Amino acid sequence: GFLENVITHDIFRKGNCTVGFIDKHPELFKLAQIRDRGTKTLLYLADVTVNGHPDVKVKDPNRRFRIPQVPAYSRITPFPEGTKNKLQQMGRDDFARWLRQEKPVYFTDTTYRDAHQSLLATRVRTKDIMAVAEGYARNNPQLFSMEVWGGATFDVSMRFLHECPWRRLQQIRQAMPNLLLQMLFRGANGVGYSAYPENLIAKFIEKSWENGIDIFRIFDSLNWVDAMAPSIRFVREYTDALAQAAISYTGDILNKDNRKYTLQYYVDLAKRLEDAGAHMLAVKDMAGLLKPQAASLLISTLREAVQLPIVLHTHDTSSVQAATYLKAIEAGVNVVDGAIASLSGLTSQPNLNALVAILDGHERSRPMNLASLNEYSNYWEDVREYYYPFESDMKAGTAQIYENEIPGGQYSNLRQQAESLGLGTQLETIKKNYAVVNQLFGDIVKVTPSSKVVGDMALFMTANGLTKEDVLDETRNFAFPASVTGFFRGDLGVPYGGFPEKLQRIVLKGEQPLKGKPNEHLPPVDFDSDFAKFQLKYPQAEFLDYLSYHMFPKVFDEYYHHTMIYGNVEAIPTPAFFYGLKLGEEMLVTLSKGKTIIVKLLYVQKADESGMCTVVFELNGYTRRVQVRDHS
Ligand code: BTN
Ligand code: 3PY
Ligand code: ZN
Repeated sequence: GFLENVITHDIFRKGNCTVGFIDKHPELFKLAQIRDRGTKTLLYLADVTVNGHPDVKVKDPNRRFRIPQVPAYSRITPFPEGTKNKLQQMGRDDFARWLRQEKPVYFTDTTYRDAHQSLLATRVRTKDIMAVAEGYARNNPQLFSMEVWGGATFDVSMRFLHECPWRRLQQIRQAMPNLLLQMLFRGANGVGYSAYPENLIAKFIEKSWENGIDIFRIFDSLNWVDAMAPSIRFVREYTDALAQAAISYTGDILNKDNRKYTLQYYVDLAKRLEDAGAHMLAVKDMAGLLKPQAASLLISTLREAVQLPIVLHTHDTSSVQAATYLKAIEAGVNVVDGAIASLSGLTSQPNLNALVAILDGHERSRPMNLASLNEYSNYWEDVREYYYPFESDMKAGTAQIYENEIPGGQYSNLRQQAESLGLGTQLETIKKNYAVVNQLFGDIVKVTPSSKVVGDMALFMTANGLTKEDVLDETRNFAFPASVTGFFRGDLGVPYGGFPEKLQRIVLKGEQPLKGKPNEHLPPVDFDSDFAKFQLKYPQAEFLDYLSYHMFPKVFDEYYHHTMIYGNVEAIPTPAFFYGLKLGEEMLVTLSKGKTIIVKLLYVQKADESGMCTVVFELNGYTRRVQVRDHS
């Protein structure tokens, strides 16, 4: 019907509008805002419909989507108690001790973070998560935790989805009050790709906790304990959350030729992380290199070396990592990471549903509601279709992973990256060069961001047809990628065993490397004066946005301006978000609680001589026209 707003209000029109008017009639301003947000949404839809989505490189016009079925749940009964309640009742130290001695093995569900990061280039939108989050928490309170935030999701949600990452966290927190929520935190690199000032890391941890994080999985891309220790300390000092320190696993402890990443190397790391104050220890097998027999040895040895509960994370790139979990479970691991069936496997985590099924009858089995997990898998199977442009073309597991050691999250991205550089046909060479670069760099731990450096160098060598010998030829003068120069300068710290000196000299061309921790040289952020400056530039933004800005200044700037033009695009259903509307197609958009608009695409006019194109919609039954530039 007709929306009354300020301009049409009687008092306003008669000129009797005094200062008190706004206070007495806030609803009128709200309505004006809703209408305005409706226009912004139409503008977005018009733009995507006319010009396509910049992130969707190949659109299949014939694709039809099934309607994902949200499994039923009771909204009114109290939430069944879960691990979050337990943490609140026990406090974190007792909770960690309790977990360590628990007989059953627990599961962390990575569906909302690592699974789609590793299968769909991190593109899963908040809306598709929120449709099932509450029901999932109510129906599956036996889970240990949900990994929902951090890693690449922070960057991608702003950069590609134009969403506020903090708002995603807040909504998930509200929907899942009974379960522990977990994030992946890159230590001194925060949720970014290089080191940040220490007081910014501290503030970020504090605010992440305030907004819902219960477990911080903290790692460093070179397994550098000194770089992880401050984050562990900040979790202890500024939050009531659990600091889960993660060792990134590389190489093969059972390989006789391996002199670097030995069992002793991991044991030493574990002890130092325990001493640094970690509440839990994770083995983070980001490339899926931990073989079953190695898991037996590693987990049982770590159980003896430290008193902490132990978590195992892997990627199923080889397709045999469920066997590794089984061995780890028999060696006493407390928690393993899995993903809902339809978003599991290959570069993602092993299949949670199947793990639950195969453990049935095992002495360490923790009963779960498998029928419910399978319903949620069906939901995600249909939702996954929305994201078809971001699928990798990997069809089966590969044993090549033991040679190239590419992390799951990077593996699935490499093809897209290669294609965007015109190297799409050279993927095999890129993967081979990845291993060559690893050896050139002295055999380093490869996980964000060190993995990105190795990847950049592999792409560089492939694009220029370079061999190992070419790179080490001191008479050549290459313009190495910026990330490679930064790496050898010490921007990410110093790898275990140091830098290979000759290559460091070649890359740095006389520049001196940094000494000490990478963020030691960065001046602290002056929150008071700097935030005031930020607000002058971004008047609609708040403190959490300011933290986003600090992690990714340019990405935040674009995100902010996108929001100013198109409003909050989070509410737009995913098919319309990526593919626009078809003629006659109708859609509901819930702009805020109880404020739903009905949008129908009526007509798209041809662009006029100035390149502008009129798109005609019906919005809540009224015809609305918006103009967008046709970029074709
Ligand atoms: C609008 O109504 O469309 C404008 C709202 C602006 C919100 C700003 S954009 C960046 C920042 N992140 C948020 O979640 N809110 C602010
Ligand atoms: C990340 O840092 O995003 C990772 O997933 C590393 O494995
Ligand atoms: Zn992972």
